Amino acid sequence: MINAMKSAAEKVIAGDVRTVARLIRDIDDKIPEVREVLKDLYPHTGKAYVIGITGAPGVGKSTLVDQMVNHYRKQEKTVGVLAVDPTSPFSGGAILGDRIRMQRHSLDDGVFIRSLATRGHFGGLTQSTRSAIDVLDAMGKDYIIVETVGVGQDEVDVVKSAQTTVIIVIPGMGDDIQAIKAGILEAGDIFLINKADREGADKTFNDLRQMIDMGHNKYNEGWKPPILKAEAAFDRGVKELLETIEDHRRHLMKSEDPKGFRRKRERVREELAEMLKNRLVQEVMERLLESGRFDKAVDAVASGETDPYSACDDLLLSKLDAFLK
Ligand SMILES: Nc1nc2c(ncn2[C@@H]2O[C@H](COP(=O)(O)OP(=O)(O)O)[C@@H](O)[C@H]2O)c(=O)[nH]1
Ligand SMILES: [Mg+2]
Repeated sequence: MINAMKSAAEKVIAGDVRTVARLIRDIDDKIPEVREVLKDLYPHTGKAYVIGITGAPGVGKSTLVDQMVNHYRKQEKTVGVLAVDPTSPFSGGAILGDRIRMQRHSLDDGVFIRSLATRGHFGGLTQSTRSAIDVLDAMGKDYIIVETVGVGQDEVDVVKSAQTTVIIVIPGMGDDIQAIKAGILEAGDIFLINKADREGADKTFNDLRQMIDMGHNKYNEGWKPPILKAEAAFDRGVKELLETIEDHRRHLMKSEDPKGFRRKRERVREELAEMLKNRLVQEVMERLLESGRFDKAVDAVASGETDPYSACDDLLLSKLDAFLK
């Protein structure tokens, strides 16, 4: 049983779907042991091209991703898809819908689709997503598409893992476009007006153009985000989107940072800070809960013995000083 002797990392690199599926589930569940596997996988990452697809619920992200996968498969590219939905902490309706929408690819071993709900207690959506991206990257997927609901800060952070971020809106959102988080707007490399079969696509186009132009100076390295129209449900505009993604990819490659080192450093900086933050919260909380100190402090505050500020100082500061020396 030579196969049984293989490490989990070796199996992932060999493309073993069951190992990858289990690993991603463990990442989602925040099982600490996966870190050892991720360490072994890291040297095998960095080859995939990561695309973020973000937008409000119902704009057609999953429909679009399904079509994109289809096009990439025709080009004989392999694809990993991660559907990230923090609004649906248990495998709820949205994710079930995504599965159904993409299930025509379920028998194709060039495609791997999973959803992440991040069941962990202390946040860390961005971290889980990055780890899952690393796994699909090490598995050898050419493209990794991350679908996220564009609602909060978490999504802004998630899309930072992508090389090209596509923001999807639909006609008739009107003033709602104003509600697109500023951070999300800045993170957009390409804007796509989906459901262009509906009325109001032109107005949405103009509104978007104006908003993007106002923030023009903020855009990276001379790339002016194009606005495209599509009808994902009818596979219209999808090919053009993929071409524009390649344009952006080429743009990134020929910009003043030819080897992408500065960009990579920036990404690593974000990733490491995020990882540290998560680990800190996780490790500290675990220990405080296990030792009973946390509950003692809760009792002390609740009974009026002390205030939460002092309790927090008490739980953390003395230890932290010793740790950081
Ligand atoms: N009219 C129209 N409906 C679409 C189009 N693209 C997707 N839809 C529909 O919009 C609904 C939501 O799509 P879905 O992909 O689940 O959206 P998500 O929540 O952003 O992932 C589904 O019923 C789709 O069939 C389109 O181009 N035109
Ligand atoms: Mg969806």
